[in-house]
Amino acid sequence: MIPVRRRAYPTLLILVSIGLLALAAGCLGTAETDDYPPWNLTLLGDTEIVLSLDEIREMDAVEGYGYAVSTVGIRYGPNRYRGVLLTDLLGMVGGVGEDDLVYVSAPDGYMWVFDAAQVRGEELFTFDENLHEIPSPPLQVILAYDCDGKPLAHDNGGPLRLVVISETPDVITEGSPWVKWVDKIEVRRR
Ligand SMILES: Nc1nc2c(c(=O)[nH]1)N[C@H]1C(S)=C(S)[C@@H](COP(=O)(O)O)O[C@H]1N2
Ligand SMILES: [Mo]
Repeated sequence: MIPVRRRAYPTLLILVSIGLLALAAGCLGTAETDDYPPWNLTLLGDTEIVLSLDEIREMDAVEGYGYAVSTVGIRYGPNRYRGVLLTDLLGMVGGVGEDDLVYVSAPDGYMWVFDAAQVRGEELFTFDENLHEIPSPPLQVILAYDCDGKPLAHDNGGPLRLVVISETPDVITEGSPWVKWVDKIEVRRR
């Protein structure tokens, strides 16, 4: 009995070890891809540029108040957003002509199209807290990466969300152009 059991142990040990190694390899692989997936933004215009989150954070930053209303009337904000101007990003791939359209999209398939005026923050609808339309104060369209001093959370469209900002906290804009999880911005010439 005893010699038999002694012979069985090494075999068992080897099998268990192989199993543990396979499990460990699987866990490590999952952790690597799930923890901090790298995020890249593709800019498409006259040329194509791919920017990392770090490269976007190194660009000139702007800040302002973002306050949105969703299609079902839920208000989000006001919050302080920080990011880069959409016009600065587009300038890196040849800029936007008056007749061009800009397609901003995300991996979930969502897309919003801006014309040249909207890219500059013009011709967007603005509302007061009672959702009555107001004449538009100066607005800026930014690709935001911080909200209230913290990196934009995934639930709030992070790491990169298109946000319309104003100088004062009392200006509400429509939520539909606030594209969450932006990974591609494309200029289409017309
Ligand atoms: N990527 C992505 N962004 C999106 C949407 C979406 O479905 N996918 N919905 C848009 C619409 S229609 C609205 S009203 C707001 C809703 O913001 P919320 O999802 O934070 O409530 O996000 C906008 N951004
Ligand atoms: Mo919406």
